[in-house]
Amino acid sequence: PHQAQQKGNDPSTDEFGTGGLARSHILWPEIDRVCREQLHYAREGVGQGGNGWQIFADEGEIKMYKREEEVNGLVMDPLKAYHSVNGVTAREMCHYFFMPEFRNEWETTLEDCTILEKISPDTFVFLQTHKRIWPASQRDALFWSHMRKITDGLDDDAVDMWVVCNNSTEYSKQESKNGKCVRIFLTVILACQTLLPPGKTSNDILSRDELTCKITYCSVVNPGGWAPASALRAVYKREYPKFLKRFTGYVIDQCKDNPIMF
Ligand code: 6CM
Repeated sequence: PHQAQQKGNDPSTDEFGTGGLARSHILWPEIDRVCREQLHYAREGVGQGGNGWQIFADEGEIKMYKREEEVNGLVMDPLKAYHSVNGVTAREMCHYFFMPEFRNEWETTLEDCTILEKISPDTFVFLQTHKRIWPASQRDALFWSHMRKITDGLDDDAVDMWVVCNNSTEYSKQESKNGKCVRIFLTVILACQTLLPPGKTSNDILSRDELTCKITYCSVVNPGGWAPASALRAVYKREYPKFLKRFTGYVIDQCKDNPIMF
């Protein structure tokens, strides 16, 4: 079946990819810089071992690597994950990761998510409370989240690229919801590219089975205060593959009966 294409009807995709509005915000220089840095970092490979990346999950298209790092006894292992799924575009994947109304459907560690500020249609500030994981204290996170289209440096086989970057900020001095959370500091990028069969472009009439979305997800979480290292590593080993499977499965399911969105 042929799908109607949807294009250029969203205020977040003007020529700046920012909705324009975010550019005058005090956080903008940081948002722009961190997005560029994270994209560069996402594009760096994991090498052939030797540079510290070790694979810890290898299931079908999913490959997850970590580097074991501790700062003053706190586990801060950087994570880099790859996945490839059929049936969705890069923009669709990023849309469901960015928009808060869907987050509870796929984010299993979430207790509460509040939007503190809408800087622009593609840039929000969030306060998120995560579920407590025994024996550690409950955690929360205050971060900006920004979605943008990337137009340069795409892989040879890609027709487009979208990213969402999340980064902790202290710009809004917001207390924890219940006054007893330890604040974590996170830097996350979800970078997605759409691949099409040879010779096809996003202007063609396409069916969803012709779409492939190539995903790179990178995350560094500073637990913000003491948490037992082995327990934390066990939580990550369990939760990150679960997240990536559940999130991508959710997006495929949400999109399957909808027009393709480039
Ligand atoms: O990137 C992910 N989600 C985004 C939207 O929610 C956002 C949030 C990242 C938070 C990641 C940290 C969660 C872990 C908190 C619990 C730590 C408690 C320590 C317990 C020790 C025993 O970027 C997906 C995040 C997937 C996380 C598995």
